[in-house]
Amino acid sequence: MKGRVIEMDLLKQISDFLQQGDDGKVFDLTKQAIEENIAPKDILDLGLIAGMNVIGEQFRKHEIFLPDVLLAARAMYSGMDQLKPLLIKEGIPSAGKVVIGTVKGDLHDIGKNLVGIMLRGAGFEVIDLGKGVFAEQFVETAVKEQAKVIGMSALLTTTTPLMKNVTDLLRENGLNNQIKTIIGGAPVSKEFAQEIGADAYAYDAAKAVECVKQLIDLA
Ligand code: B1M
Repeated sequence: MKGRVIEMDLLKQISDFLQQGDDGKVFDLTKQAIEENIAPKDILDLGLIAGMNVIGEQFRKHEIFLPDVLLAARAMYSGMDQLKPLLIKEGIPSAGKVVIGTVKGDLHDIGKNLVGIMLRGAGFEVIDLGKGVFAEQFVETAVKEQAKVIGMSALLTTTTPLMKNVTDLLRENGLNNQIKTIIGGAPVSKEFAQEIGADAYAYDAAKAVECVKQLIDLA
């Protein structure tokens, strides 16, 4: 019980320093949490993501500004980089290939990177095209690499329509039966996925892994 309280205190400190944009402190505290054997998933969810959620809310209410968000994002990465190898289980045979990216016009890649980490952790081979990815790039890479799933992320309401370009392109080329699509990101939903003909929608990285497993079986 006492141990759990200390653990929660450490995770709260990670969240607080992330909100202050202090990447050095977030790095040190994440390292400490790992050394104290706190589960990497807890460090991620209750420390880093918890802090980033507060930042998002404050940014929405105009209580903080873009440079504050950038500093918080940098702090998030200083923690995430250390967690990455721990979240990726080594030596698991590939469960299938997945091409992921953030769609054209959108620079938000933290959520997409988390999805990549979790997919790798579950044994998938992930080809990460980064951010600002064109529809043709998604499809051409999936064909070339014989990937069975394309995963698209978008965080801006203005960039979500770009996801439809990918599903259209697959259908136009008769590829939609062999290459399945999954979408995610705050402004998209299950209904939107149905509307644009995507095969799945996941609200978070863990759900994305579950969906990709099902899609691989279908493809
Ligand atoms: Co921006 N931004 N941002 N931003 N930013 C949002 C998205 C916004 C909601 C903030 C707000 O107003 N409250 C808002 C969008 C409004 C809208 O369109 N509805 C916004 C805006 C407006 C902008 C700019 C336009 C600001 C400006 O310039 N005036 C600009 C756009 C730049 C561009 O992309 N062209 C901009 C810029 C930036 C930064 C560069 C400063 C930075 C991004 C840094 C980076 O990614 N490297 C940034 C950030 C950090 C945010 C917030 C604060 C946090 C996003 C984040 O990383 N969350 C965000 C507010 C918010 O979301 N609360 C905001 C943490 C991450 C773990 O969550 O990405 O949702 P998320 O991913 C989750 C799920 O969504 C899901 O799983 C993930 C993990 O569980 N998921 C998937 C995501 N992708 C998935 C794919 C899947 C499955 C699940 O399958 C493939």
